[in-house]
Amino acid sequence: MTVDAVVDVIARSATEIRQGLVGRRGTVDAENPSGERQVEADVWADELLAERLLALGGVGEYASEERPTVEGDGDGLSVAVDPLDGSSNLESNNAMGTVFAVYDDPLPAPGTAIRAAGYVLYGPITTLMLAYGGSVTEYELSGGERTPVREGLTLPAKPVVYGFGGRVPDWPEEFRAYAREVESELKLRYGGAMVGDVNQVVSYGGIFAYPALDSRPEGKLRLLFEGAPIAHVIETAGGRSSDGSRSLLAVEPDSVHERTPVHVGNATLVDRLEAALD
Ligand code: AFP
Repeated sequence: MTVDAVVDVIARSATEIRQGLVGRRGTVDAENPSGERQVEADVWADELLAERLLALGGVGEYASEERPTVEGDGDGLSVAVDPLDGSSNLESNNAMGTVFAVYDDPLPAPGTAIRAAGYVLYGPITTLMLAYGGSVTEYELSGGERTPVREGLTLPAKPVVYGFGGRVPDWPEEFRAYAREVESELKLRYGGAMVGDVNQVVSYGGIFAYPALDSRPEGKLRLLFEGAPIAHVIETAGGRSSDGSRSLLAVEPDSVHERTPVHVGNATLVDRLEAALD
């Protein structure tokens, strides 16, 4: 089954990607399609995953945060990847990840077309969080093998942590007011890589957001490679996602590198966010 094969490639490549970060922390003289400076590891991880995923019979498209165009013959499923989420954390040796989603339709496609999505977290332990077939499973990865450690995972009912990206002065007033409420209720957990911050929300309950900014109303994160895959995981785990007014999975993208405000976590907190921005 192609979805299983895609997940196997990503899970088996994770240990190699983690080890390959060593010696690839420098920046290269190039930018990704979103205009962000690339580090050597961004380019290397992207090339490694593109080659292996496009070699799979049932994969017709490979799209990456690091590539301007979609690759492949179009015959089969479409895979969207952020090969190294949080690559600016390489310099400070903090958590990073690989984010992926398998879409039924040619890209750009809405998140409702996602068959499976998840993320690898390069933390103290390398883990894979996978939403597939209506449930979320966490695996520990070692030596190319994966061991399920949490199955049928759902967000804890009582929220504990929050993490909001961007700079406070750059937040629109409505979001700033919402953030002040949340700050009085929860503990701050923000590490600069969405995967690490989202995994705090999955583990402890709460909310992660990279909101629309006054300077950047469209937000920073990419819909296909970050927002929709994470929304698929969080909604499968019983939480909610929003671009500020609706589920991220309902957003119809016009382009592959389209950005979006991202808010994901416990349903009540996301409901309150939407009411605050309304
Ligand atoms: P990099 O991949 O350039 O480090 O960006 C990471 C990211 O896309 C996402 O993982 C984080 O949530 C967000 O950007 C952090 O952005 P700030 O550096 O503005 O906090």
